[in-house]
Amino acid sequence: MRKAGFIFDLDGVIVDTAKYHYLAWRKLANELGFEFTKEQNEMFKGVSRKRCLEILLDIGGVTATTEQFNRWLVEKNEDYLSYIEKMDESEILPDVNRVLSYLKSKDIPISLGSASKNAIPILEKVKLTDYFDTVVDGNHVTKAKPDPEVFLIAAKQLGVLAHNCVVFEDAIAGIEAANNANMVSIGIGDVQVLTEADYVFNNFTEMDASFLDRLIGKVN
Ligand code: B16
Ligand code: MG
Repeated sequence: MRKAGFIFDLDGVIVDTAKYHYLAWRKLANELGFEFTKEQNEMFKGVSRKRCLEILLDIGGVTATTEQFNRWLVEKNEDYLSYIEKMDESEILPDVNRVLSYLKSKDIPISLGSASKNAIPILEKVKLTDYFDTVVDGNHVTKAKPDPEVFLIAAKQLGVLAHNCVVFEDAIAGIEAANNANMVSIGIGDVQVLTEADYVFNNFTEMDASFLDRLIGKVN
């Protein structure tokens, strides 16, 4: 069995698609007659599409039949996909390419571990598919973060043990999922928010090669 494995969340770690999710959810909220703020959108990070709609309807005090609920899910996703369609490499977050290629140069297996059901088209749009040995996304899991399922499947597919994995995550639920999987958790974002992470960086520009070497040494 190989030793170290590295797992990357997608939205908020590799690309900033939260802004597109926000526009699509806001459009639906407005159509249903209420406002949806950027602050409220923070609650949606790392959360499944279905759970996001449940929260949105709670915010608006809207009740839905199953048929309406499913139609709104489709509507929101179609709108979101219209933004994804226009994405390119310029939307990759700073220094993500550097970190991915550094890990590849060290022969470290890499997986995606995302709640999104649109992960593969997004990776293709930004031309990062080739870095990933495996992709585990919202189509492969039955339990949402903070359940560790997504990361445990990723470890299995990489052929590494859970405690030999490092996870990069921007959401509180994602950090909890990594911790629940007994993996090293690296928060990408605000240290005041990602308090449960083993390490926190604002973004990858702050993460140098010596830190990555130490991480590899820690899980190897
Ligand atoms: P989709 P991640 C998550 O992706 C997003 O953070 C979250 O806001 C979104 O609702 C979820 O994916 C589902 O996305 O509607 O594309 O299936 O951060 O786990 O990569
Ligand atoms: Mg995320």
